Amino acid sequence: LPPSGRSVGIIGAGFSKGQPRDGVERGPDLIRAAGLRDKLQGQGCAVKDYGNLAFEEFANDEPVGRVKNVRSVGSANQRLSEAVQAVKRDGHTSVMLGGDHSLAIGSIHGHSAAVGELSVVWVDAHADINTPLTSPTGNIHGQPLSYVLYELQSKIPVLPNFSWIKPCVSAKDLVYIGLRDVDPSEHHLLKLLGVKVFSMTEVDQLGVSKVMEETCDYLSARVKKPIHLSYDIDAIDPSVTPATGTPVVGGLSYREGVYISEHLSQTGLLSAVDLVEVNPLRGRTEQDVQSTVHTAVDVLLGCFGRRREGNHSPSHRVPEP
Ligand code: Z70
Ligand code: MN
Ligand code: MN
Ligand code: MN
Repeated sequence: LPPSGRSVGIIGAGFSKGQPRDGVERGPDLIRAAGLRDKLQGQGCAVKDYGNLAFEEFANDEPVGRVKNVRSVGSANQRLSEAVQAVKRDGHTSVMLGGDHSLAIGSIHGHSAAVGELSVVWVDAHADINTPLTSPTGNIHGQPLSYVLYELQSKIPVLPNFSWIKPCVSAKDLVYIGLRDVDPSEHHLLKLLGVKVFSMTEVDQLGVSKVMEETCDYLSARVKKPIHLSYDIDAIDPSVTPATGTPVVGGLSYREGVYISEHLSQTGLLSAVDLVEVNPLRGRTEQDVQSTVHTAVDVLLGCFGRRREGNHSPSHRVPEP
């Protein structure tokens, strides 16, 4: 093991058909180009990059009911699930670079298939819990949690290329942070299932440190399960991370965004991370894109032991003259 005890397996998942805007498929290469691997190694992590997944194309991927690109999304997530299982079998913490948030289906499924029951921390402006039948848009990136929660299994219709998905997360093991754009049907589901939610209102009321303390207390009240962090970059305020498909005003500051990953890193339970919805084509300027990508990298570095107070390896010695 490296000095920090952390080894990271990176999966590039440049998939965008869970939503309608081009560009989000470029996320993985942009995040890599910002130096993710070197920076992780520089803070003592062992890193293996598994490269970019190749996704199957479907010539006639007609909507099923209102739901768009069902066959493509189902197939892409099945491949991702297998890739995450391989990364976990190899003993790494999985880092999935998206791509849109529909990819959480395969990432969570694969993670759970490899390690069993999970806690899920969902950092997002959106709840992403619409079912195929409640979705106002038909975009699957607004639906991933509905497919993986046990409690919603009976609400999910049969869909092509979705039959491999087995629900694997309990509503009591899910915590949201950063919500501020929730559809009425999603709000109903959150109340019905009694999901723990720290919306931006709770972040304002409690402050981010109390939110994270309560998040970890809540998740560790029973047995301590491996944590799956699913981080949508649109959780952070668009003044900091504007290059994303659906920016929503009133988000997390840079500092709050990084604090969340730093705090989860300290639990020692972080077992898989998704970083999704970075879309360079949605930035108006190069500066917009750079700010978004660098913030995404800093969130990931925080997941793997980086502290803002400074860092040094255990072998560091003060030079003597
Ligand atoms: C809406 C839907 C969503 C991200 C938009 C929006 C969901 N609730 N998620 N942008 N990242 O389409 O279901
Ligand atoms: Mn979102
Ligand atoms: Mn704390
Ligand atoms: Mn999302």
